[in-house]
Amino acid sequence: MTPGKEQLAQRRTGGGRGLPLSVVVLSRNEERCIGEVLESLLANVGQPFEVLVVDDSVDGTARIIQGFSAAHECIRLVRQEGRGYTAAVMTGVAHARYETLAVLVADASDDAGDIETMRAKMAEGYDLVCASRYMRGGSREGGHGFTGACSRIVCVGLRALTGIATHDASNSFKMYRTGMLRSMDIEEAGYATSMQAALKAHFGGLRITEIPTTWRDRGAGASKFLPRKEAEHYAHWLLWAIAERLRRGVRGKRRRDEREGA
Ligand SMILES: Nc1nc2c(ncn2[C@@H]2O[C@H](COP(=O)(O)OP(=O)(O)OP(=O)(O)O)[C@@H](O)[C@H]2O)c(=O)[nH]1
Ligand SMILES: [Mg+2]
Repeated sequence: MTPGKEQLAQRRTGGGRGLPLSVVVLSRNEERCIGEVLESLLANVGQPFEVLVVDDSVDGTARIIQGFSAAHECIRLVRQEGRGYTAAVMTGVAHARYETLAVLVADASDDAGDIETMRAKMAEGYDLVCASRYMRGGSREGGHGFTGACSRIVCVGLRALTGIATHDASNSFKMYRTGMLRSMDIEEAGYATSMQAALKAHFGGLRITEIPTTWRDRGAGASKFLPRKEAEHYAHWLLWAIAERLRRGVRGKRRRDEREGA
């Protein structure tokens, strides 16, 4: 989990602009949104960067991505290896060229205008920057009210229980040190994959911060979110975090007792 030579050099020089960035876009049947997302990335992200669209579509999404990659060298279509959301993220991680990696959805819910702010934070030496809907200045616009309320409760609860340095561990819009993700044992977790990574980074003692973001409900296309299946994933990782917190609390107390007894 130690930073590489490139990362250390970037930490010394500071400034996010020059930090080479891999942007992983997760897309499954997003032909009505993918064009807007790629345009927005081209307009908002400074060089050097690459965009890897990890695609698992059966509609016209791949054709649109190919059109963009023919015109822009920095955009690549990557066929997903394996099935599901976790496999999509890990395909992006496996193919990324650079040591800093952002994950974005392809339904235009995430604001590509936040990427440079996150990049600047990474250049300060953070291992993980979370785009946060629930901190001051962040927001959620539209979307299902019940799902939104559950998401907020889980995130606020996680922060209170674990002390993780973000109000929004569950948002998939994040920027990571690529080597950190590669060295983590990421388990199948559906949409809770990024929450799993954030929790493992937290309990691994890595540096986490957050910036405010506005999440907007998709303007077009259909949701792939399966509430019952994903609720199980979120519940599993919430319980995992509680168990980890208790285990560490007990271990910490035992160490303190041993020190005092010595
Ligand atoms: N490559 C890949 N992308 C996926 C997969 N499942 C979902 N996605 C993408 O992940 C993103 C999030 O999925 P959504 O269906 O928007 O889920 P959601 O944001 O909870 O649902 P909405 O609120 O309706 O947008 C979208 O860009 C999807 O295209 C998958 O199995 N493979
Ligand atoms: Mg969505």
